[in-house]
Amino acid sequence: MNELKKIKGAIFDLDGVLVDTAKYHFLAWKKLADKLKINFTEKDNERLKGVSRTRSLEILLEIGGITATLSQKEIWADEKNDLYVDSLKTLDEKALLEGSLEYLNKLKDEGIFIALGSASKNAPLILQQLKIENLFDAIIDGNCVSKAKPDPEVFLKGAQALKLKPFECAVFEDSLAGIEAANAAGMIAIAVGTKENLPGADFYIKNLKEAEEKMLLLDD
Ligand code: B16
Ligand code: MG
Repeated sequence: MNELKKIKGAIFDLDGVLVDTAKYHFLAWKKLADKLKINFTEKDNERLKGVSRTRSLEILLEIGGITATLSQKEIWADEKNDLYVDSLKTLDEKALLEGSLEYLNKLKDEGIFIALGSASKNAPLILQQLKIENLFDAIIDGNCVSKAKPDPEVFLKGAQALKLKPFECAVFEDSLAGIEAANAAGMIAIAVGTKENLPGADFYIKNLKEAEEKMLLLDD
């Protein structure tokens, strides 16, 4: 755990780390899949985690063996997003994953800088609904990047916004694309999940409650 001593910034993925929005993504994709007569399962949905909206649609169409024009793809992506955004209307603090709020507050008290590093273009809306946007020193989301995870851009921009070097940052991620992006950025990768599902991370935790219990990045 010695390498954690030099960490001055924590960069958090949103969906699957701080909040459980994956089920809403799934339901919206499922609705579109049903319309397109694509057999889309929860297992297939795992492949969409951490991946951009455009790439998610491409994966869905690949599963269904469907080819489409760019403009048709845009229509379907918008359709899915409208359904997803609609389901976010009822989202509130209760959707925060176990230990998230407590851990973010403890890091803040400890003087660790906090950034968001999410692929979602809906991140500002979600943070607002969860009432946690004031906890972040920097917010980097799908609106700020040109290259999706596993490209490290989102995390490198996060470190830059915190005025920190990559090696001074730790990333909390629940997707394989995100762990690969954190490694490519030269940051400590903390997987929220198992080694089996997320190989290549430096540490593994079940949720942020465990991070708090283990005093991860917190002085003991
Ligand atoms: P949107 P994260 C990701 O969020 C989701 O895991 C992924 O399933 C979704 O496709 C992506 O955001 C884009 O989301 O359609 O809202 O722009 O895990 O990077 O916080
Ligand atoms: Mg995620």
